[in-house]
Amino acid sequence: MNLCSISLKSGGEAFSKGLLTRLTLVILIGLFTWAIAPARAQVHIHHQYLPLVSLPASPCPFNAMTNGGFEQDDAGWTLYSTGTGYKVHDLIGRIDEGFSPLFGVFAARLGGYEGVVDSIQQPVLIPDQGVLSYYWKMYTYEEPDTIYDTFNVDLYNPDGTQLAHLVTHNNKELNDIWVRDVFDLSSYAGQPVILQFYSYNDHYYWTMFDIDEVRLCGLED
Ligand SMILES: [Ca+2]
Repeated sequence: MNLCSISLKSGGEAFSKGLLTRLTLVILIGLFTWAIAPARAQVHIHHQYLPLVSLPASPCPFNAMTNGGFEQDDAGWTLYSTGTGYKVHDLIGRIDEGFSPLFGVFAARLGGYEGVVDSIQQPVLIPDQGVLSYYWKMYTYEEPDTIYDTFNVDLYNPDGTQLAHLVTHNNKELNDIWVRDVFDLSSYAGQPVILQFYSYNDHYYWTMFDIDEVRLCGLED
């Protein structure tokens, strides 16, 4: 997604306070992008995508994820971090521990420490017609013009080999805005995989990647 030219700061807390606020934000982003579209078309911007910001209102009669909203804290997830000393930190936690959920009280947060790699993983069986979705929010102190810190979502086979790289986000994207990613995984139906969210922070200035409401919706066997 090429969202780097749009600098839109909004308090994360305010954003999570209601549907009205979210809808207003989507409208404002849409108007802003529409207003500057002619100017951008002349300076070589080929693709622009608005962030899809919405409530997970779509039905999900069968969700293959365990604790995808993190409301049972670490249950179902394997956590990994290279942080040592003062950089030791939890990856899943509550609002009153400094986490920033979009829904409920718990969320995951990767990154936020210079020179540290974080990941959370969960083994899951891809259901028929499986669609993976989650919300993520980046918050950074990096300069907005260069990619320094990244957030990857991947599928691994049970033997540890990579099955699919789904997306890489980075510190150049919209700051402090929840965005929903959606992936059609139906071609992997029936396969046991390990879903991994992974963040890399370089050694200067940090970027955090919050995650909430991970769903792998499909048909139950
Ligand atoms: Ca949550």
